[in-house]
Amino acid sequence: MYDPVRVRRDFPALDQNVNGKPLVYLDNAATSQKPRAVLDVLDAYYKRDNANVHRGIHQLSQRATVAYEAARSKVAGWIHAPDESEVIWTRGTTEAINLVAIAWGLDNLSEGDEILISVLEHHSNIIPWQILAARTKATLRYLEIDDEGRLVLDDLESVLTDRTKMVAISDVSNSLGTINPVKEITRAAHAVGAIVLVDGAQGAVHTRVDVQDLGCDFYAFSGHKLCGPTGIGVLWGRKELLETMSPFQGGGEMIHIVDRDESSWASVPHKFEAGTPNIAGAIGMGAAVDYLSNLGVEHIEAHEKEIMAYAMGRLLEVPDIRIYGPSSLEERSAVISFTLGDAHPHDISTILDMDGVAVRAGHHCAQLVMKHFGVSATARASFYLYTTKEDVDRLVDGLGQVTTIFG
Ligand code: 7TS
Repeated sequence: MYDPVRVRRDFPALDQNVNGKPLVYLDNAATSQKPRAVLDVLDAYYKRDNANVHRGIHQLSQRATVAYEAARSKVAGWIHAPDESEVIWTRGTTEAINLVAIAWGLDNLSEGDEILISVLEHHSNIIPWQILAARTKATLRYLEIDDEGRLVLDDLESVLTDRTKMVAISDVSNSLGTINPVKEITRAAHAVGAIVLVDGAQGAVHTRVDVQDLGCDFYAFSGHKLCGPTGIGVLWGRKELLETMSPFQGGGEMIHIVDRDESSWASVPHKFEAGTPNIAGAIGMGAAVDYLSNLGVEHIEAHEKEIMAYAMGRLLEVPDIRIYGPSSLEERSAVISFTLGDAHPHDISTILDMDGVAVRAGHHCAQLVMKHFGVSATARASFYLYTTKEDVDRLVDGLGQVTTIFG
């Protein structure tokens, strides 16, 4: 039986008081807390095995390399990649998307070509394409969202044309929690010959993802949102594509032979991993994937569904609350964005923080979503494997105080 209270004990950071109250951490869409299993692996790596990878014959370098490559294989398993060499370590989702925009985009796009994204995207999946469009004279187009923050799929036929070369879409929205039908979109995009990148920053963290089943060409996600360290993430790409792409950055480790005027590149994935990588980060991300797998993703998913249903029910009891995003829980991940009467979301967050309750307030790096709903910001509570019903009750109690203060 899955017990979030027991799971919670694995996370030292959750065991503290904030402003004199036990911490309730509801900012998991921004970053998750780290279990002892991950912290211990990082500690052990630095204490025993610290060395550079792929360069040393000596024992420590060999140990570091083995652990680093084993982590790649664990992460490949997490997303069901057909081949672990298709997993490229990056700093995170943002760098993974920029890698594709630069290394694939600059060589493959020109005037008249189109890139399709959506209004729902995090800025990380907008700005790299804006920059690329400006540099290549390609056109950036958007899939719109409806009043419940769902993609308007009826528009797909008109926005996808034989000019569309790239479709970049999130599988789960960070600002609203909307779960997008990426499989369907991928099929439609491939039918017109476009490449598909999925921004999985909020997708691969609550559940296993199957990139082969999704059928996409690239999948990007971050370690820090799935119990791993910051500064590490993954770009998965189909090998045939990765092999045709130019390098992203030049430096050590990404070369085959260097000559004065010309050099040749290492094979995939090393071609895209210039310089000393985030070795500890990669190993930590591998440990995070192990931790989640050991708990059982199906249990985590079931728990989060229960918490979402409970939270939605309790929050809807709060007078003057406005909740954004799909009304059907089936179409939602573990995120609830809301506003409360005329209270500014920053004030909501400040009052909750006085009560030890951490939520995020702001535009959530999704200004186009805010604009769609005619607000400048929302408050956002996001749940994870250790969230309890008591945490939700503390949030609702805190909102009661907001109402008292703001009338
Ligand atoms: N894409 C989505 C859907 C995200 O939610 C985020 C981070 C990113 C990309 C960027 O990930 P990074 O790890 O490279 O920064 N989202 C959030 C958030 O919602 N609050 O803080 C970061």
